[in-house]
Amino acid sequence: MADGHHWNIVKIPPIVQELAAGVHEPPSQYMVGEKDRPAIAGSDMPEPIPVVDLSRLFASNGYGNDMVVSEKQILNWCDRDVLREYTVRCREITSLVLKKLAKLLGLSEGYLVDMFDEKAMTYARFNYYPRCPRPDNVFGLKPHSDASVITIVAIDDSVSGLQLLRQGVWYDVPIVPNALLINVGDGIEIMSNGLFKGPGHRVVTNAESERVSLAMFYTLDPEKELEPVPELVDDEKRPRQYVKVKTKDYVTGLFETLARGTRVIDTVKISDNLNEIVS
Ligand SMILES: O=C(O)CCC(=O)C(=O)O
Repeated sequence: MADGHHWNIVKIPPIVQELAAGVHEPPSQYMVGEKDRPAIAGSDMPEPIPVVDLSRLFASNGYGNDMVVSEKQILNWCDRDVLREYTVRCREITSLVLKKLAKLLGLSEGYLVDMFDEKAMTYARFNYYPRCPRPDNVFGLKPHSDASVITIVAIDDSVSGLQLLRQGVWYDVPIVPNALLINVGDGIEIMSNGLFKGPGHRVVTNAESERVSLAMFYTLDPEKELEPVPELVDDEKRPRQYVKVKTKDYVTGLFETLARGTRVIDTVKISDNLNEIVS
């Protein structure tokens, strides 16, 4: 080209919702190679996921939508504050979890929470998985771990689909009505120098029912670097296992590796980097 750039024309695949309305067989771009095909029914969890009743942790003020200043006031028929309120409440849960994780790691209670300053970012992802004619061949969400520090997922109360990888086996995450799923992100894996792992997970599709979920990803300031905390690195007993990476680069890396079907955490593991250099 005249400006010296070479452009690749990439054909945008059809939108899933359009396909769901009409096709009997998803196009080849959605079909997973034989060895990676999802078993629609995963195994049952060997032990239950712990369910914690958080209701008594928070004073119940109700969800406000319009500040009421007078009895004659005209009110909005709208609850736009719900998502903001939900984000704040989930951040409180995140703080609580981070305090407990810090304690388990032998750090001071506020060690991890204090990394979340006013520039820390929360991303909300609304997932909609339409019915799919070939759930045996098509993923709702390909296997990945989260680029966040902590993720909180409101999973569908009636349709399952989320599966968790443990020691090479995919387990179905059971539906627990009104429960939120709290997931450790790769940020914790890196900061804990591998003592905690960001679990691999994926979503399988369903031929009969559509499914929804809402994932809230709590991340540090995009400019802040993720790296093992010095207290958890010991040159002899537990050498550093991850290189330093900027939060924003790690988040970008997640989308790039997800598109290629690889794992972003592998790009910052020191052993893998060394292997790459050696081979
Ligand atoms: O849909 C789900 O249950 C999980 C969603 C998820 O893993 C994600 O959005 O990263």
